[in-house]
Amino acid sequence: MIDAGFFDQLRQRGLVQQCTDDAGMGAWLAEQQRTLYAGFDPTADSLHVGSLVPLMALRRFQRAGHRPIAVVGGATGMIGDPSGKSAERKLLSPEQLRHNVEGIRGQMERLLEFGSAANSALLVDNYDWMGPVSFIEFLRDVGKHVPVNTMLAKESVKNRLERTDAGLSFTEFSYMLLQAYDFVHLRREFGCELQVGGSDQWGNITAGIDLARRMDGVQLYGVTLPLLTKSDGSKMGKTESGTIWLDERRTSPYAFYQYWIRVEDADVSKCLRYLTELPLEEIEALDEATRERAHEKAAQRRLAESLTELIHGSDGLERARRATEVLFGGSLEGFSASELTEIFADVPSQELTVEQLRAGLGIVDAFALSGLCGSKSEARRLLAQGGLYVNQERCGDVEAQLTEGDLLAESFFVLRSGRKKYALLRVADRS
Ligand code: 383
Repeated sequence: MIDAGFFDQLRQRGLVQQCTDDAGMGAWLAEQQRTLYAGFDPTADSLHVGSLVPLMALRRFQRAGHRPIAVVGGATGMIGDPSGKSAERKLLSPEQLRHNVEGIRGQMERLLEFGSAANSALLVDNYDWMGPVSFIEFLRDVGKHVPVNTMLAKESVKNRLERTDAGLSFTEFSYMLLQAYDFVHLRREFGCELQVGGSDQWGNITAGIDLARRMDGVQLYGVTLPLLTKSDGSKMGKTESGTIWLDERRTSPYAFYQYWIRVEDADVSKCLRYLTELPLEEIEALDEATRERAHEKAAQRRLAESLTELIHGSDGLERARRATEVLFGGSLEGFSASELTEIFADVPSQELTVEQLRAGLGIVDAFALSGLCGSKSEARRLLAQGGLYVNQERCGDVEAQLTEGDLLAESFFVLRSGRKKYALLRVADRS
């Protein structure tokens, strides 16, 4: 079943930036099942937050009854898209690319349905059809149809040519021809008639539409989606410590969750609209909550929950939630050393040797050593008031000793004073 109101809903969410047929696109999509595609170059072995908007768009089209194709750019990744890039890029090695293609393939498989239904998704690698084409063949069959004038008029090219410090190699200049030819190929092979991508892809998408008209005499369509930017114009999905990736080995579910929790009030509504599948009514209610009770961060919490679950599953969400609760007094059970290191990344920590520990470390000394208590007498006083905790358990006995058996993940003690003041004691390299 095709959802006839689908394109209007996309627009209402603010997801349509440009469209090759503003007036007719909604009806064209409502008419019958359409095959569409978006491409992703394997510049790393994981996709990141920036790729989520188009990836989720493919998923939305699929849920509305259309058939999505995800193209992994094994060939285009060898060249490097100059769109939106201010400088020439380094070439990746073929081994690196192969490794990256496999990484992102797995991520797409989680977001789209690859079954055997009429609208099941396809995942293809453009190296499969571009690899065997020779340079001479490409220039004769494809290049011959493309006026250099229109290539020079593309934003991605103009930008680079106008900069005196950048330049543009023939290789990157040719990139748009490869993407254009993909569209032609996918139309011939799978009847694909629509390409979607971020707004930086407009030039490449329209290059494909032109090429298909010239080579095959057919009309294809393009829709671009907004890029995910912050209210200050900078890209989303980057922090001081780097990119927010979808792969949990690069960005843990906890770090991923925290990223969304910390999204600015000014940006949260956009994230909910572009990235989640929450109904618009719910998003509008959350917008109101942000306006009236911003400190509660209801929209950020909903955003973090829904995206973490989508990308890391309910297990990942559960771990992220539990990790978040730790700093509010939650249990420490079951976390690995690396998870604990992350949770307590901003907490002061002191090193301890195993010898110190084996020689006997009293609780009062431990709190003084950690810096949480200014002196031993302060530690005794706070302990008597019931305000000190080791590994989230209240300390009752002034004489208690910390032993190796109490270590979390065999390497930490988590000390806490009062409700929120934390410190770590970390045992250095035990062998
Ligand atoms: C390759 C072959 C095609 C069609 C598209 C491509 C990739 C495209 C590209 N896309 C970006 C990338 O891969 O470079 N030439 O990093 C990004 N995309 C998506 C979206 C975005 C774009 O993967 O705007 C952000 O994520 O389109 O920058 O036949």
